[in-house]
Amino acid sequence: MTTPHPHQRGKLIVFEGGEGCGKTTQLEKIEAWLIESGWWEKLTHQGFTRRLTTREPGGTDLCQGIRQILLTPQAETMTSTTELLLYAADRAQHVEGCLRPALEAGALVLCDRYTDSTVAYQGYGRGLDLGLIDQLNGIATGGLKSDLTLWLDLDVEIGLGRAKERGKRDRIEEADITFHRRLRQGFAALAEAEGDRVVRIDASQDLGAVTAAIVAVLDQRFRQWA
Ligand code: T5A
Repeated sequence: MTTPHPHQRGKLIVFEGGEGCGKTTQLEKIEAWLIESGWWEKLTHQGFTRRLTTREPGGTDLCQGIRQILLTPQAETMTSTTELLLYAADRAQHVEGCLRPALEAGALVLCDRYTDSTVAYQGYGRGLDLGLIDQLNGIATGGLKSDLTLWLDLDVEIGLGRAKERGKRDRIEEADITFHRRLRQGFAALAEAEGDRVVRIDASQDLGAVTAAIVAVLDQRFRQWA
């Protein structure tokens, strides 16, 4: 069990989901909506100092190198443990070098993937021990949890189809379909266990409807945080 960092003033909102679920597209739409809706102005009056958009893996210069190793298909098969430790290393660097300083300075952070991806992909997908993953997430983050995770839930075949259309597949996308089905169950289990922190969004709708569903959740959350 992790506890929030005592000096955290900002908020961490994470976009999660399986392959091709549309979270990167939605994150960009939400950045624009924050300004257009007037919410960002209101949030600055409440003490938020700046906005930051970032991602895992690859959120800092050093993390870019780790991302490259993680996602590039290679002749030598990467073991699941190596994969887990590389995501943890990426996260440790990202939290200390980027997320924690930003949050302590009062930022509203939008992050493309975070700890819930490790539970879903390495835990449910690869079948690694969930207790070990919790421990490792705790070490890598020093207890920094998302304030809100938006899980964009989409049928696995549709998501992989979208990802395929977009171009060359990375090392993780190449895994077999049952892996992707298991990780979807992982996100479902997280939403079930931590319903206030992990909120399911139906990502099978058209772009505008998905954005509207996310906006409804954020509207409500921002009011709670005020
Ligand atoms: N990973 C990550 C782990 O295994 N463990 C971990 O701990 C972490 C942090 C990261 C990989 O690493 C794994 C997960 C990933 O496999 P990545 O390159 O960051 O790799 O890739 P993804 O996170 O999968 O993100 P992508 O940017 O590739 O895909 P998105 O964000 O799911 O989708 P997006 O927005 O790019 O959209 C995909 C396509 O669908 C279309 C878009 O236009 C785009 O072409 N689209 C829609 N089409 C129809 N209707 C909609 N509603 C649509 N929304 C989007």
